[in-house]
Amino acid sequence: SDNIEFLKALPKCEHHIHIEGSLSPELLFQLSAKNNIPLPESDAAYSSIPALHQRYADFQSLDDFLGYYYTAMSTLIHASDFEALAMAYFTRAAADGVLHTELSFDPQAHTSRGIALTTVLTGLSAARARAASELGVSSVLICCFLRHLPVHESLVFFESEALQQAFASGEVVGIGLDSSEAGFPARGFEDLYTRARALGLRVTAHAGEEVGPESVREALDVLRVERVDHGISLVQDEALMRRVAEEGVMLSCCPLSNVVLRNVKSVADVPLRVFLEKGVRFSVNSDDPAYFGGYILDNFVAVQKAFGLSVEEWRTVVTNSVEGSWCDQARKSKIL
Ligand code: ES4
Ligand code: ZN
Repeated sequence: SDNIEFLKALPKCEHHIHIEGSLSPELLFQLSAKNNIPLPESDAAYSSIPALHQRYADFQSLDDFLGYYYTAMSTLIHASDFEALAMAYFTRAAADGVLHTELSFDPQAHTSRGIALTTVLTGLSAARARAASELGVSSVLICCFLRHLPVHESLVFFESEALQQAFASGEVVGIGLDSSEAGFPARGFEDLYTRARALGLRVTAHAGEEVGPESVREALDVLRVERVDHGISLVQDEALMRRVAEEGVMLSCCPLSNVVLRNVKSVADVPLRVFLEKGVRFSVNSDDPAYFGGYILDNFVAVQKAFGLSVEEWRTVVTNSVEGSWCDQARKSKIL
C-alpha cells in the first residue's frame, strides 16, 4: 500500500541491531554443517528449521531468548562467516531504506570460545566496506560488553591490545552493555565506562528493557551514556522522562523485540506516543531481527499500525534518529 511505500522510503538510521541477532535458522543450520559445530541434541527445537522458527515464536523472557542467541552464534568460526552474516543483514537493511547503521556485536561471546577479536573484526569490516561501496550504506561498530559476566573480564578485555587497536583506528567507535539486565546493574561497569569516555568513545547501554526506570537512571548517572538502548520503562518516571527530554538523550527502541520478549503485551503498549508528546527522542530499530519476527521496516510498519503517526511525526522520528547517529555531520547532511 501507499503506507508501506511511504515508510519504506523514509531515510533510516539503525542504532540498535545485534549483528549476531541477524543469524537466521537457515544460516545457522548451514554454518553448523559447514563448520562441524553440532547443535544441542537434547533440545527438540534444533530438530529442523521449521521447529526452530516455531520455538523462536515462543520466547518466554529475555533470558529464554539469550540461551538460543548464544547457542546459535557458536557456529560462527571464520572471518568469512562473520562477513556473510553481516552482508546478509546489510543487504536486507538497504532494501528497507537504511542509509546508515550502527552494528552492535558481542566479542566476549566469541573470544570466550576461542575466536579471536581480529577474526570477528576482519569479517565485519570486510562486509562494512562492501556495504558502503555496493549498497551505499554507511556503518559503525559498537563493542558490547556482556553484563552477566564478571565485571573484571570486561575490564581485561577492554584493555586488550586488539581491542585498543580497534578503538585507536576508529574501526570501533563506541561501547554498549547488553545481555541479562535483571540482577546485573549498570553500577558494576562504572570503571569500564569511565575508561571508554576518557578515550573519546561513544557510549550507550541497554537499560529499562526488563527492569524499571531506576535502571535507566543508573545508566545515565553512573555510566553517563549518551544513548539508552530500549529505555521503555522510562515512561514510569515523569521527572526522569523530563530530564531525558531536556538532555537530548536518545532511546533506541525496538517494538517487536519488546513484544516477543514479553516486556509489553503489544506494540501499542510501547510508550512511543508518550515519548513523542514529552519530547523524548527515540529511534525505531530491529534489535535481533532473525529472532523477533522482523527487520527495521517491519518495526516501522508495526509502529504505524499501532499509533498511526502523521507524516509530520514520522519526519520528527527520522530527523531525530539521523541527529542521534554516530556518523559525522557531512554524512548526516547527506542522509537528510
Ligand atoms: C539483546 Cl534484546 C537484548 N537485550 C539484551 N541483550 C541482548 N543481546 C542481544 N539481544
Ligand atoms: Zn538489544
